[in-house]
Amino acid sequence: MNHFLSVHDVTNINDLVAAGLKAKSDPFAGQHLGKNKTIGLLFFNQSFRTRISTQKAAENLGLKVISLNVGSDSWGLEMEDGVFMDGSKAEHVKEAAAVIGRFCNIVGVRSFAGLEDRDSDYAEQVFHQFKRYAGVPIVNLESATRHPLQSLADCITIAEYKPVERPKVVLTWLPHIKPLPQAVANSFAEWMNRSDVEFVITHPEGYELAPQFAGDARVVCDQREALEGAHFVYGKNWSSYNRYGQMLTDGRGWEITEEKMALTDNGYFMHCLPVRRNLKVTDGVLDSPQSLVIEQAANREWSAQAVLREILLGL
Ligand code: AN0
Ligand code: CP
Repeated sequence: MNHFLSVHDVTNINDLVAAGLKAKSDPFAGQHLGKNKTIGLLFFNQSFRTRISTQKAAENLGLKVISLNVGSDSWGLEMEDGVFMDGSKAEHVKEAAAVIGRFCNIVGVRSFAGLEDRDSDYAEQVFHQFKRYAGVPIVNLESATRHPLQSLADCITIAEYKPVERPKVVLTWLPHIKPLPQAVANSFAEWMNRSDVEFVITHPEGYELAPQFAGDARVVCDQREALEGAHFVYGKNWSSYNRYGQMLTDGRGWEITEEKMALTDNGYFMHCLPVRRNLKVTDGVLDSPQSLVIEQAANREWSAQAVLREILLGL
C-alpha cells in the first residue's frame, strides 16, 4: 500500500481486518518496521481518538511521531494554486507538504469538509495537494468525504461481534444541532458495500448520500422498519448532500432509544464518537451491554496499525 485515502487503496478488506486483529493480539510484533522512521500527523480540525490511536499505532510499530495542529501550531496553509497570497494564509501547501515530506516517511492529514462548496469538498483538494507535493505516502485521518481509518475499525468491530456469518447492518441518520460532514457515513457505506453484510441505510427525506457512496445499498425511509432484525445499528448525523451542507429538519424522532433497539435482533449499537448523549442516542442505549462505542474507539488503534504496517512494508 502506498497512500491510504479510501477503500479503493485496499486490495482486500478481509485481509486488512485480519491484520488489525493480529495487531490487537500481538501489538509489538512489527516494532522493527518503523525503526528510524517518522510519521507526521497534521490536524486542520479537532480530534481526540484519531490523534491518540494513530500515535499509539505508530509507536507500536517503532515509528517516531510528530503531531501538529495546522494554523495554530504552524502557519495557515493556502491550498489554491496560482493565488496572490495577501490573505490570512502565510504559507502555501506546495512548500509545507514538500518540507514535511523531507522530515517524515509518512504523513497523516485530517481536513474536514467546509460544507459550503460541494464541488470543492468532493474534489478532496487538500489531499490531492499533499499527495502531489509531499512525495511520501499520505494517510487519511478524515477528509472532506471519507474517514477510512474509522470504517476499518468499524469493520474490525463487526467482525468481532457478528452473531451470524452475514449480519444485517443498519446505518441510521441521527439528530444533531449543527450541520456535520457526510464523511463518516459515506465511508461506512463505501466499506459496507464491499463487505459480506446485508446493508440498509435509513434517513429522513433529503439526506440521501452521494450516489458514489450509497452504491446499491437498500434505503428504507421508515427508521423502525429498517431497524427490524438488525444485528448492528450504526448511528451518525450528517448534513444534506443534495442541498449541500444544510440541516433540513430538527431530526426529532430519529434518536436511538431502548424502545427502538428492541426492534432489532438483540442488535449492537455503534457510533464513531464523539456523541451527544440523549440528543442522538439515549443514556440507556449507550450504557447498555449492547453498546460497542468504546470497543469501536479502542479498535481505532488496530485499524491504524494495520494500515501503517502495510505502508511501511511498501517503503
Ligand atoms: C465529526 C464529523 O461528523 O465528521 C468527526 C467525527 C469523527 N464530528 C463532529 O464534528 C461532532
Ligand atoms: N471518531 C473519531 O475520529 O474521533 P475524533 O474526531 O475524536 O478523532
